[in-house]
Amino acid sequence: MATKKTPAAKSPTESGEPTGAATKKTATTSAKQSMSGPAAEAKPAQRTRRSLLERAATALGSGTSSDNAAVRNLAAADRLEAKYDGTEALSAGMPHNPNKAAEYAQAGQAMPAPEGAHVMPDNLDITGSTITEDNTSAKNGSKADPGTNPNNGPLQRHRIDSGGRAITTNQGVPVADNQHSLRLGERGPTLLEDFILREKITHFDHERIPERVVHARGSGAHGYFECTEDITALTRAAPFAKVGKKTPVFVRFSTVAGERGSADAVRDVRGFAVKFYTDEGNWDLVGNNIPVFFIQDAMKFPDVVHAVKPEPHHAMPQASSAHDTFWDFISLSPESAHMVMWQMSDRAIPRSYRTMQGFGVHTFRLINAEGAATLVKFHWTPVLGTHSLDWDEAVKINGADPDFHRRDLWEAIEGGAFPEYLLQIQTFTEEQAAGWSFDVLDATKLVPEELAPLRTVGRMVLDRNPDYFFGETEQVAFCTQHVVPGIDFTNDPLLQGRNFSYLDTQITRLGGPNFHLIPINAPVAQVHNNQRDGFHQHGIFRGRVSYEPNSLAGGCPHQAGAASGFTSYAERLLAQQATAEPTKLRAKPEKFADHYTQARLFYASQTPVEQYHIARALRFELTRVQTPAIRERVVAMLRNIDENLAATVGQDLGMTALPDPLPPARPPVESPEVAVSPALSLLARPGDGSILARRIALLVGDGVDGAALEAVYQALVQAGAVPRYVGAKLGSVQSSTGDPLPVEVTMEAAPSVLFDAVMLPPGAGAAATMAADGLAVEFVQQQYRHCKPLLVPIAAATLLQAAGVTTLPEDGGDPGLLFAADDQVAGAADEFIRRIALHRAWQRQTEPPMV
Ligand code: HDE
Repeated sequence: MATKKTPAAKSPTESGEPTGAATKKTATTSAKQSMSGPAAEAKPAQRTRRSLLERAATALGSGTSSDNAAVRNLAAADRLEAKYDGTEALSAGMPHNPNKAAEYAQAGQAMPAPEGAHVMPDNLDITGSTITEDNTSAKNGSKADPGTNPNNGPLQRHRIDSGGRAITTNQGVPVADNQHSLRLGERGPTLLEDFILREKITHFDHERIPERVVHARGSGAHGYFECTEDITALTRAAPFAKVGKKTPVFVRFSTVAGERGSADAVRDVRGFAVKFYTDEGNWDLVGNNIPVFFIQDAMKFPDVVHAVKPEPHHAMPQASSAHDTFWDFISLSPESAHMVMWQMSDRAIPRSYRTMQGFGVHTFRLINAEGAATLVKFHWTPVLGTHSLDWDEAVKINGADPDFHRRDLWEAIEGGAFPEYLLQIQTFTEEQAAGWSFDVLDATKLVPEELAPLRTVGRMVLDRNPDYFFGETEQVAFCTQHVVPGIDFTNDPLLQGRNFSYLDTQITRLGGPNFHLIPINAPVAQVHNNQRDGFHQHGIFRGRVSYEPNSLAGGCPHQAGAASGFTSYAERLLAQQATAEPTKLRAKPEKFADHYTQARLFYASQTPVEQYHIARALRFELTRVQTPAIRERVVAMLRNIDENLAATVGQDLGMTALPDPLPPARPPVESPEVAVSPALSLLARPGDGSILARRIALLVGDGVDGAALEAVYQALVQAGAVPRYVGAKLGSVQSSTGDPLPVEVTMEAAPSVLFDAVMLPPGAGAAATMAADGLAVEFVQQQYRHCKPLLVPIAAATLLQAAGVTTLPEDGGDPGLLFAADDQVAGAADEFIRRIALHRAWQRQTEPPMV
């Protein structure tokens, strides 16, 4: 870390040579002189002090490491004298606070913050806590590096490896016996004296910390962000300083409603929180995989969360919105209509964290070096495309593997299939926004891409799994108010409330105000300020100054000033207000009252199968609702979105007549800017055609064509997928040539829902055996029901029939069903891979399902 040696304490408020120049000269000369040795002839007043210093040095017994006490005392006295003289000179060099005047507006104009006056004395003793700091030991180490906070170094200084080490207590005492407590005789009582037992159990008793109030269940990964387009004209934010610049990131994906141990594949919004460790401090973009939110004002957040969480009397249901209190709140809060459409869509059951979008949700501001602002929305777009699960599949996954998304992320990274997302922005001006029929400060609205197209500005690659879940993924503390110069907020009332909430919640969750010191939260940018103490303080601060302004530490740490520090955008509020003068009030702007136009837009932009899934999801959720009046109210709300949807859901719920539509707070916009936006369909982003880390089952039994299986297996591996030979029992099966083929996993341990596609066994004998095995039949049935690609060697058609797939689409229009002649199975691998990349053959879906 380079120490800034400021030639002079300076203040832009003062013209010409800054007054601080004198400060610096005095301090430096004095310190240098003092450093050069005792003054040849001390004046009487100095002599008096000198004897005091000698006594002080005797009491301190230090100042040099000489064995000779007299030498030591003399040297210490010299140093102390130099320190005191230098301190006096340093302090005297700041006869007044040169920046004070700049704190006040002048001629009606606020002044830009100046850089704080500061100097760095040559004699570092002056700013030290003690002159004994040179006395090193195995514990003390050496003294602080000037201007350096080592807490902001790379994480390796915290990584612990115990290879070859013996167990110790937390005090480092080797533990001879980790099997027994200390007892009075083999059958006697345990002794209170056993400090080793007590320490171990006490620590264990306190292992748990409170889980997050929301987003308790999550999975994290390290990676980097790379700037790919020059947007310095729009923002001075550090990650965008230069094309090609890489910024380390930590990402945490999460569900919202469930507790820490809940299942992954539930119907829920997903958190998509990114911490950028920039060289100008941490920037947290704490987003979701849905671009809008349920509510418009932070005041309603505890209400919506209480409504969706398990009901307080019996703590059910876990991680599900399918219950009375949620729909009661929603149907009485129709501003949630738009978000609810997204939540009932397949967006809420993503196939993987690798295949979902992320959104900053709120409108933010980009600020450039000149201080000019542009409104912005942030989007993360997965390179693999957006893909989701089928609801029936998701329900079963939660039983088969509650860690489905966590495992998928971990295995993909561990296997080298690094998840990648583009960072895209929508930018627009205040004037454009003012002309739109919706308010960009309303988090229940999105900006259609037709109005502000996406522009790719960077990419994020997740290339390292955490070492320690608790230390990293659990303790990471995202805060929306963590922004850096170049990024600023808007007055979205939800965002403003979040800016309070996140720091506040960490204080309880992480046990005090020093959570920024936890390694995963510490910035890579240097942290220097005068905040002190608090629970779990790790820092050992040098010197006696913990305030600003100061003269005793040369003014340090000093304020950065407007030129390099964070400055809030000077928003001209009056121009946007309906009334000339804003008054204190509790209210929402008029445009916020339109609750249905964008809910309609979303629904109208979905493909038929997506619309069907929304209706099905609503049916499921409302069937679980026990209070008919609530069901009716939801259907009444749906009538304002789409009459067909309302009619379908009403019918499916057994309603004989539809309730009247809910009275809208304001009639929907008559001719909205955009009525259909194809980009809102999940299917609009099929991805780059790769099948990285997709899991493919190759069903095997005795008599299979081993060569064909091996060829398909290798082709899948080459394509980056994860194929598995799946059989009835572990061990191996005999291929038709007599060679054994390993069974890697069983249908019992890894049922159908855990695979993205299946290859049926190439061999009539194996297929016949499996056709008589309920588990195998169910495996194929579910692959078919969940619209997954099936590679069917003709010899295995019996198994397909046994699974109930008896009628095939007349026009053969099922891209997920690939038949291969028995002697051409190996050659079908490439086509199979292409079909897998299509993800699902939703065309196959019927109601009720065929199998
Ligand atoms: Fe959060 N939210 N939130 N939220 N949120 C939290 O912070 C809150 C909102 C989001 O992986 C909490 O550290 C309020 C919108 C994510 O650690 C808490 C409001 C969006 C995460 C909190 C919102 C989010 C959180 C709980 C309404 C999408 C997980 C624990 C004003 C843009 C971050 C914590 C992680 C977590 C408050 C609304 C996303 C209580 C008051 C909108 C991804 O502070």
